[in-house]
Amino acid sequence: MTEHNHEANDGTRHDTERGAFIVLEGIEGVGKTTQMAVAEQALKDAAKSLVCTREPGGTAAGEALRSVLLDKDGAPLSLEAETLLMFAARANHLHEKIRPALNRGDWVLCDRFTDASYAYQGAGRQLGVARIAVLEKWVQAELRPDLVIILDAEPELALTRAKNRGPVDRFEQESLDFFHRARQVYLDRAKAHPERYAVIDASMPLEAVSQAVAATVAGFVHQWDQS
Ligand code: ATM
Repeated sequence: MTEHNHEANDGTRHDTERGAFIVLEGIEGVGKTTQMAVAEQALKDAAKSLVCTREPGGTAAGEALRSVLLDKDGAPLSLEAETLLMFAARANHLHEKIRPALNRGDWVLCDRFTDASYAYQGAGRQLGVARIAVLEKWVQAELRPDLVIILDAEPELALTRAKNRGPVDRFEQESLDFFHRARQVYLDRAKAHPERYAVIDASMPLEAVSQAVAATVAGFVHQWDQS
């Protein structure tokens, strides 16, 4: 990871230093829920004032959209509608919660963000990453996460874990090929922007994954605070 300055990623400079924006990503079954708690604790240990949130969701409207998007027994959605609803929830999330938090100096830890749209809609559902890039630019302008932690595992392993967890949602019913495509896009994006991404092998024993996540967060905090 390279040096950060504390100018807002939206191109404007704020009087006070803004907080950092950290996102956790990965396909189903990589242990994201457990590792969100590990990352949260690492940020609290670093005495960061923190907003923890998730996508789709994070606001009242966003959580309502989440129900529409994830309910496997709900009304069918076209791929375009699904993608636009993801970004509608994101637009509201940015407006109501993420940008205000960053601008007042809080740190934001988010369970999924736009990388999930690249992975799931762009690659999994094969909408194409170019379409996602257009929406990203429109909804986020220049704002990008400062750190994206990708929990990575072979879909064969991850999906076995996910299925043992109980009832599945609309995405968890997808094919192995879908998750291979999604995983590849996560890895491609990490490779294209190594300064903002950290890939952690989620097939390691749980304790080792947790240690890697905590160390990645602590390293990022140190670097951010030094810059
Ligand atoms: P979680 O299960 O990690 O809370 O995520 C909800 C689902 O939303 C997830 N799939 N499953 N199960 C991935 C999906 N999703 C997208 O398809 N596109 C997006 O942009 C986001 C944020 C999530």
